[in-house]
This record gives sequence, structure tokens and C-alpha cells, in this order.
Amino acid sequence: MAEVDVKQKILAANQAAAASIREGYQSSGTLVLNLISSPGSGKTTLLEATVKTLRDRHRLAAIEGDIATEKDADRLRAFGVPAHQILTGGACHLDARQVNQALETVGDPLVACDILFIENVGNLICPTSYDLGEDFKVALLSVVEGDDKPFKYPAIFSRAAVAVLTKMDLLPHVSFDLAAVRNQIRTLNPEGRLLEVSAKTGEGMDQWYRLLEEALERKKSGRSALAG
Ligand SMILES: Nc1nc2c(ncn2[C@@H]2O[C@H](COP(=O)(O)OP(=O)(O)O)[C@@H](O)[C@H]2O)c(=O)[nH]1
Ligand SMILES: [Mg+2]
Repeated sequence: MAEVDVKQKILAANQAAAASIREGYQSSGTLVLNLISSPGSGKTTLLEATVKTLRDRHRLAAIEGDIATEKDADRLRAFGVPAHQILTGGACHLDARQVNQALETVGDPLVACDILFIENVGNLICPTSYDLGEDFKVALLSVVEGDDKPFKYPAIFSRAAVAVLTKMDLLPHVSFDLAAVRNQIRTLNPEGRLLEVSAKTGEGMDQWYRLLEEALERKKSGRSALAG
């Protein structure tokens, strides 16, 4: 079979698994997010702050994707949140079949929750093509990674309904043309939402929590998670 056929078969199988995940969470009204960024952009740190703030108001759960170690799942478990680690053993992204397996294995803690955060394997390329049944993708970019990245990795920034610029507390210390990055992201995804946060200082985090809670409310009432 030609390489392109194999890839298409894999993506079709993934799409079927993603559709079944989406259907399950449609009836429960669970909000599902797929977080994608380079390693070290601050995905787990954003989630730590988020679960700390929202855990008393909502039932939260997380799936962590990594090539090796349970470190990220452990970081979230430390906040009392059920977190399941998927080890891909080398693959550079999560696929929907792995998420389905995790839901079957773990059951209620991941299934019967209000918000499921899926932290994908760290990189801006492979995770872009794999639907995990999420309501929307969240692309993170930290201000220390360089201000050329959205145009260099256009697929993820055009597909992620929400982009989050992280580590804003470091902005005064690095060369990062914020206006240029805002423009790139707006060009790639004119309808998308852009947030600018620091999980360390709390700057911008209220907007992130508001976005999550509004999306959750919309999902629970059977509407699409993001307005517009
Ligand atoms: N200064 C600063 N450092 C941060 C922030 N968020 C994360 N970090 C640091 O960036 C590093 C990588 O963060 P991590 O959450 O593990 O990134 P991940 O690989 O995307 O999950 C850690 O040393 C964090 O402490 C932030 O908002 N400000
Ligand atoms: Mg992480």
C-alpha cells in the first residue's frame, strides 16, 4: 500500500475513534480540551494553576501524553485530580484510540467529569492532525520560544480555536515582538481567541478560567463549546 494510503487509513481510523469519544462526552456535557505546544511551554504549569483554582467548583480530570515517565500525571495528582498518563513509547502525538483505551481502563474518574484536559505530547507538528474528540484545541506558545513560531507552524495555530501566550512575566527579559505574534495568530485564525497569561504570577489567568467556565456552561446546555 502506498505511504499516503496508509496515512489516510490511520487518520480515518482515528477519526472514527474520535467520533465515539465526542459522542460519549456530548451526552455527559463534559468539556474536553486538547492542549498542544512545544515541550516546556508551560502546559502542565497552566493545568496545575487551573486545577488548583477550579477543583472545588467542577469535577476535573486529565490525560497526560508523554513518551516516557509519569511526571506530569503525578504533578496533577498532587492536587487531588484524577490524572492518567499515556506513554506513547516514542510516538510524537496521542491518538484517539489511546484516549478511548484510557477511558475504558480508568472509567468514571475520566468519564464522569465536567472538564477533561488532555495534554498532548510536546511538539507543534504531529498532534495537529489527530482529532481526540475534543471540543477544541488549545495551542500554547511561550514568549521565550521566539516570535516567528505561529507562521513557522501554521497548521496548529490555524486549527486551535484558542491560542495561549504563556510566561508573560518573562516578556521584559526576552526579545519577543508581541504585536507581530498577535498579528500572525490573527491572520492564521481570524475567529480564534487569544489569551496572554502567566501561570506564575496569575496575570491573565482570570480570562482563561472565564473562557473555560463559559465553554463548560455552553457544552452542558447542548451548544457548541465556543460561541460564534
Ligand atoms: N517564568 C515562568 N515560568 C513558567 C511559566 N509556566 C511554566 N514555567 C516554567 O517552564 C518550565 C516548563 O513548564 P511545564 O509546565 O513543565 O511545560 P510543558 O512541557 O509544556 O508541560 C517549568 O520550569 C515551569 O516552571 C510561567 O508562566 N512563567
Ligand atoms: Mg507537561
